[in-house]
Amino acid sequence: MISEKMQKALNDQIQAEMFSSYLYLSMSACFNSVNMDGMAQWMKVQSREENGHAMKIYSYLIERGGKVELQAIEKPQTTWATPLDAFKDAYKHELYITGRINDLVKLAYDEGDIATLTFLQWFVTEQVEEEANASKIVAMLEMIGESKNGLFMMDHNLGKRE
Ligand code: OFO
Repeated sequence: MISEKMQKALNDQIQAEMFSSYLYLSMSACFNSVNMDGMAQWMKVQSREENGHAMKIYSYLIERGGKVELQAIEKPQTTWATPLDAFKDAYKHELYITGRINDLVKLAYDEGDIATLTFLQWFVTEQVEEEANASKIVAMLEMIGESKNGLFMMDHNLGKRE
């Protein structure tokens, strides 16, 4: 059985992951609106992954005899001036999520909740990848600068994500 405090924290994380999914879908729609369909595809896949993160916690809570309580999801930003701005925000958001995961790990540790501690290891590893992916794209976009050719190539490459 999971503690009330841990249950509340995991429910809050489901909301945060759902918001991540919503935010990236909003970025995807923004990219589509300016015909950057490759970047839109990348963000759509990312949005789906975030939904998967939320569902992983959802299933875990149920498995531990906890109660899932879904919460309202805030409206995300809808426009970004440039692809660089959007990916910078995505990177910033991932840093925020990493902080949240670390807090969950600390809570599980303090509570001596070994099962949740073990469960959260997957998220710790995942965040390393999520941060690396976003920051690499930011670095590449910074390198490309105003180059239309560079942006075109980048859009094409990011569109290969499945
Ligand atoms: Fe982007 O890792 Fe979940 O939120």
